[in-house]
Amino acid sequence: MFRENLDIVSQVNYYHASDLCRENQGHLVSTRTTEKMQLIQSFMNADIPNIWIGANDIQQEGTFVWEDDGSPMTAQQQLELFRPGEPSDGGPGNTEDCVSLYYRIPNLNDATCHSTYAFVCEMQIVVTSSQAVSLELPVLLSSSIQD
Ligand SMILES: [Ca+2]
Ligand SMILES: [Ca+2]
Repeated sequence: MFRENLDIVSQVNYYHASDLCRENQGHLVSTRTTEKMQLIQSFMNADIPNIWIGANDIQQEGTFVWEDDGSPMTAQQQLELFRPGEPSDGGPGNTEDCVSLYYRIPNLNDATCHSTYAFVCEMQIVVTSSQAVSLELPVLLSSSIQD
């Protein structure tokens, strides 16, 4: 009996976005596959051109880690999911350590963590058929409810 919800709120830096998701018992969304990435992109547009996703190489430069379970991004994921030429670790002082998704190009980019972007939280909520589900954040999308 799980329902996954993805929520978008205002534009903040990566650390703030990550904290807000955790405060709501979730985490920044993981996009381990192209399909998941494209699903998220389908909710983005010129008004929401960039979002944070839950991956970064803050701890160790060049080793990207998924926030949800702390697992490293595989070499194949890195090859498939990042835009060509990325991750670049660019920016002032080569400090691009946080992963963002752009709405047009179907690939990820590493960006400066202090950039302010929209973000998507991913959380699992246990529901029963007799319970009403209410969320404070606007629900972006839901997967199927299993009974
Ligand atoms: Ca980096
Ligand atoms: Ca970059």
